[in-house]
Amino acid sequence: MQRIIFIFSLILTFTKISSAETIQIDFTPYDSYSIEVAKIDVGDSIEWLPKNEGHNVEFLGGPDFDSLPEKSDLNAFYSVTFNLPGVYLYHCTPHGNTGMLGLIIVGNDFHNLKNIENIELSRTAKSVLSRLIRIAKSDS
Ligand SMILES: [Cu+2]
Repeated sequence: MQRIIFIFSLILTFTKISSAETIQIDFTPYDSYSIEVAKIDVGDSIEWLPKNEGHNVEFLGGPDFDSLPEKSDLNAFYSVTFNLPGVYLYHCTPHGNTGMLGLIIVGNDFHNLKNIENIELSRTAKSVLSRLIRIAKSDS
């Protein structure tokens, strides 16, 4: 019996690995990300494609503020795999204050939303963030 359970959990593990997905987000010509709210599963990846110049990805918050993904270079391809459930907020370093923000919800988990809402932002960025949170919650 134990053996069967072991084999079954092995199959489950492999199914999970093989179903990990990758979402691609472009830098648009309008100083924004092509997908502003990304909802993904634990273990999924996001790739940012430098389709337009002058942008990057800098994380402002996540479920673990001490181990946020590192800031990407301007005009560079960037990829992150998300293994911790929760809400992540990032922006473009040059255009964050004018609202070039992105929100990622991993595992439909909003436990750290309050921390994300408390991040210091410009007025414009704050209003963009509240719009993105509304979108994230509306289809959860
Ligand atoms: Cu930008």
